[in-house]
Amino acid sequence: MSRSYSDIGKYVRLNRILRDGKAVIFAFDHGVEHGPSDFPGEAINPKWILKHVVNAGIDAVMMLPGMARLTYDIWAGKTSLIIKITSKTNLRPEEERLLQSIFGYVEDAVALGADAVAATVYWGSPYEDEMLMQWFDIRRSAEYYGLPCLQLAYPRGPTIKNRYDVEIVKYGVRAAIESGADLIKTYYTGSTDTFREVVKVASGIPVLMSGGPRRDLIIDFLKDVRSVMDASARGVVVGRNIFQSSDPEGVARAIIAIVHDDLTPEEALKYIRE
Ligand code: FBP
Repeated sequence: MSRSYSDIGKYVRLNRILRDGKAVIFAFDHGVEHGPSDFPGEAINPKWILKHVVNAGIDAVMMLPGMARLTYDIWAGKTSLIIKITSKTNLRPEEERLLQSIFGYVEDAVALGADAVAATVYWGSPYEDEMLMQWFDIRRSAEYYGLPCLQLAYPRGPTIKNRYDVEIVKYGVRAAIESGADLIKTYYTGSTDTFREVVKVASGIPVLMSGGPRRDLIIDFLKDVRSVMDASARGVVVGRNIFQSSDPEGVARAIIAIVHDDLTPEEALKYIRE
């Protein structure tokens, strides 16, 4: 059966990101979601931090369209690009932080040379309906251009007591696959066994762990990475545990070594300067 141009485009782009079926993606959309205070010291300079992760050999960088325009000279031709086209600030009233807004268009991602587009859906939010309309608009255009859609499938809302609970994460992942996600980024559920259940729910759609706040001890984060890979995750999407480290390049190398070369967390520590 012959496949459409778009099907092939999606296949080509997915394979650029998941070069051996797995990927380490650098999340770099925090400037809007958390503000500049998230970036300590030199990390306030986006080019400085991107240079380090590109040097480390990261598989893709995920950022908003304006940041891609500012920094293209650093990453172009060296790594894959995922353009995130929803966001929100924490300057909003508390009750509206359960909504992300459109922060660009699929056409912007295409114009920038992206390999995928990303959007957040807060499953369980009072704004779920609005976010789903955004998601399906994004998906429709992305489908036309042959761009894979990464969904940040984040259960979050008044009925959700613990967003890391395995049943809640599984529900978000099930909703993500039913809404047509090509890649899913979601929360770590705290153990290999529970994350294995999450991966199973995804039914073959690649699941990547969302990094979360910086751990006090990097070995603890590396153990989480090992744990999800042992659960058949297809990689990780990490921001703060890399850019808030005093050795971002070393941490990125260590994560890459676990994901792609199957190292243990203890072995991977050798990449990180004390
Ligand atoms: P981290 O690895 O730093 O957790 O990045 C993942 C991410 O989803 C970012 O893409 C996003 O900006 C941030 O976390 C949102 O964090 P939160 O909504 O928990 O404040």
